Amino acid sequence: MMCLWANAGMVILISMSFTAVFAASADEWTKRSIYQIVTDRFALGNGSSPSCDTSEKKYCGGNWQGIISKLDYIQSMGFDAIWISPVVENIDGAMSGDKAYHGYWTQNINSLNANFGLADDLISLSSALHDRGMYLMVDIVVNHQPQTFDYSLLQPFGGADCFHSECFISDYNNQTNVEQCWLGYSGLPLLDLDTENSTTVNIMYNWIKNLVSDYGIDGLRVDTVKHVRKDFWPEFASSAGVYTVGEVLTGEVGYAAPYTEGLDSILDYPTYFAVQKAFINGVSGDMATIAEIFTEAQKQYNHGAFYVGSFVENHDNPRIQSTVSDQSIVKNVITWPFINDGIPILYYGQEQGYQGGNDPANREALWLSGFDENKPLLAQIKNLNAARKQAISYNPSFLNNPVTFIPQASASSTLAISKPPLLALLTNGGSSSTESWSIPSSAGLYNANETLVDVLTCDTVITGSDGSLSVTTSQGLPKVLMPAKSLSATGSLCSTEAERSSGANRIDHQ
Ligand code: ABC
Ligand code: CA
Repeated sequence: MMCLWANAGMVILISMSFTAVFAASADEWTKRSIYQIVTDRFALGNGSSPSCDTSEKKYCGGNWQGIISKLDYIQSMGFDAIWISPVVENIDGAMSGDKAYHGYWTQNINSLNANFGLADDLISLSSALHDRGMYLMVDIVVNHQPQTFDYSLLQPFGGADCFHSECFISDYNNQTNVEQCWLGYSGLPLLDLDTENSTTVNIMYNWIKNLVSDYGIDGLRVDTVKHVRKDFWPEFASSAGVYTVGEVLTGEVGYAAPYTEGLDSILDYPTYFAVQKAFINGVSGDMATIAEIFTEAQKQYNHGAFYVGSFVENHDNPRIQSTVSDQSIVKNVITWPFINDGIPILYYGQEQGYQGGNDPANREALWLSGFDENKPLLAQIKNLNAARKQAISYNPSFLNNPVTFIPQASASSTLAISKPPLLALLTNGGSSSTESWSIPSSAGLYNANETLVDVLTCDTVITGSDGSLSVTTSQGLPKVLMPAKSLSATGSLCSTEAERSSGANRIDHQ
């Protein structure tokens, strides 16, 4: 095939099979909670803390050994999976001078980014995770490679004819334009791989199969999915053989839905945008939109919303705290991914209260926080992970039971989200607001005079004699209520309240 001329005799460099793959399926991933890492910005293997000016768009030194050295930090927050930056060898921006520290500028799909470590380091990371029962998700890019002045630098697709001919994406309403024109701009064009060519396509299918098995990868975050024709993806996903979650950057459920057929699922961007609008605009935002959009996602996505990646921050968008300072609002927003049907994803630095704005400011070095484990948001995240795990073990159908929204009087400023045994009460009112929620007995959630525990504070509330519930919060804080009987008296989550209630029940029954 012509486009490979520059690389005749190319061999697949990565073919050492050292580490066991869990070959984790979507169902296995639903029990998990994911911590998203920008590899260059998380930790250094030698434990040092160099300065890191995000605006310079340079490598700051984070690497795979650094991640290994901080797995305790991640695991003690309750995460049992990580998502890391793309691992393959990258090329820096030819014209802008920007470095490829984020990993999205593939040079050679068959070798690794030496800034992050050697093959042995990546294998060690995957083994260290598996030893702890954790999963490794790797970010991967199929759609494009950055332009260089010398095509032969790009491997294995080292010729102009490996790519669609030059045209920048100009019309997001024209799907052929979105799929076959280029991302980027004249200062940094991203050559659009010719995924209409069967040889190119087969190279990609083989590549992903090998990458997964060579490094013991358990899941893939797939970049720029909407920029490749839909029927490319099913065989890509089956070649990978592990859970695949695609980035389809859109606010429209209807546009995103078809991609949940070819891949296991997608990152839930439509709900992300609804959450941003509801909370980030404060009281002027409309909470009801979250329920509307998410209900559509539950209906239209293959497998409902159970396999989506649910997030409120990532490396492409301004952090919540770049625009919101009210900590009650921040705490409400952070709760969302942990109490819906999807797989929770937390973007590194959220737990430390990072405030970076748009790319590149939102990619701060985490080591500059000193990995402080005494932060209020970190404590909340720990509780949210623990609550979700407790819910999974208490209710065998928790993971297949779709969230319902219980209508509230102040629909624009409150949400009551039921996923038994969890009931999350959220508000965008802020720290000076007083908000109330009511759950009628007709919702059928509770018994009469039942004790519920807010697992974010361990405060308790008791249902009425008809099993209905009224709750008020004075400082706009979120509540995540669980029946005391669903908690464990020996667990880490409000065990005193769990114990007290089991004691009370014993007395009741005597
Ligand atoms: C670099 C510099 C930046 C500079 C930029 C121009 O160039 O670092 O400072 O601003 C990687 C790096 C980036 C780098 C880029 C460019 O490469 O991380 O730092 O930026 O080379 C993925 C990744 C992303 C990655 C790439 C490229 C793709 O997550 O990290 O970037 O490999 C589109 C793509 C999406 C892509 C995103 C960056 O661009 O679809 O896959 N992300 C509309 C379009 C979207 C478009 C989006 C942003 O705008 O529909 O397709 O995303 O441009 C909703 C609407 C949506 C709308 C959104 C904004 O609003 O429904 O349609 O999205 O309501
Ligand atoms: Ca494309």
